[in-house]
Amino acid sequence: MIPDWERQRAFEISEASHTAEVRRFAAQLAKGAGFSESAAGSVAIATTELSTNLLKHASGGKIVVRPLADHSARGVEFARGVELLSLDRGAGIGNFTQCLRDGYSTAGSAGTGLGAIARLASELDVQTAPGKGTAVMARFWAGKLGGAPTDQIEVGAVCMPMPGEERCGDGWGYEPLADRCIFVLVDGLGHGLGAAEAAEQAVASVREHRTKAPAVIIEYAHDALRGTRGAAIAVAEVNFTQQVLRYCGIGNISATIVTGSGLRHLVSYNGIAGHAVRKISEFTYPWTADSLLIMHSDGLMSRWDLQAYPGLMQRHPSVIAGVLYRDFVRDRDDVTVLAAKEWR
Ligand SMILES: [Mn+2]
Repeated sequence: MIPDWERQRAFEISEASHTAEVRRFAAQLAKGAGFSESAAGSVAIATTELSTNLLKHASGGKIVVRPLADHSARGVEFARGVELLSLDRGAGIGNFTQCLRDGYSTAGSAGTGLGAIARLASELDVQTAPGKGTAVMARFWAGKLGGAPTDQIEVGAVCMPMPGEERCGDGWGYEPLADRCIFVLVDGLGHGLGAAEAAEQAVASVREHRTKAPAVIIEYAHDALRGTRGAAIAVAEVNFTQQVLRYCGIGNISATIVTGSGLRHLVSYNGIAGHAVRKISEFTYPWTADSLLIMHSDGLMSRWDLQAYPGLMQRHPSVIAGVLYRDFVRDRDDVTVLAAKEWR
């Protein structure tokens, strides 16, 4: 099976002809996820609308399209979907509430704006700031449309190969369990095919050993990565009942717990999983219902500051990951940024 992060794609939208390409890809993903013809049509319409908005209101931007899978508490996949993430660095939406009303368009055209997308999508979230730009997340689910989420945690991620590479040498995943959730983020050494193979092996190993403690999961991943190029890897376990986050990392993966009162950077040991590891040990941090977990590879600059984006902490993790990717991607490496928090 192709990992989700290999099927995530970013489309540069800078002229009208780009709309058809992203719409086609999103509709294909929807059909592959088991959407009916008309549900896939809704995804296509929303994609067109987002792309048109980027051209009309922001002089271009990006649309990231990725497949979604919602798990039950036992980790069984039960619903598939498609996420659209529109990212621009335009002027921002001045009157956001008005913009959500059907028929409203700041460019005064026949565009139905965000109102139409809100009606078509299962979930919609927006972050906009004057002069900084806008991020719109629209999610579509096959089947259980509008149904309650079974996961206790909301997760968003952007994972992209470096420009010019076909395969992504980063990988990520999460595994919801009864009272906790396991997250993994991995950066295969270098980039391209060899890095992608290491990332896939690592995530597969973490999934297999997901019920174990993070340090034990990392031990197994280290073992599974022998014979590959090696990788930086980190595993976080958020335990909802104990209100702690257990963390174990090797190499350059950045992880931070963000709360209203500040940041907590999580500690990884130096080394390359699969090759040279000096020490594997686990750290425990406090976790509360309003904590936000951010993990990223070194394809993202580490100087981000959520305080610079009023209200962003309260947005859906996909929007948070999207904004960080939009503003802090290095473009010289594969990049992954993952954000997660408990359902409000
Ligand atoms: Mn890297």
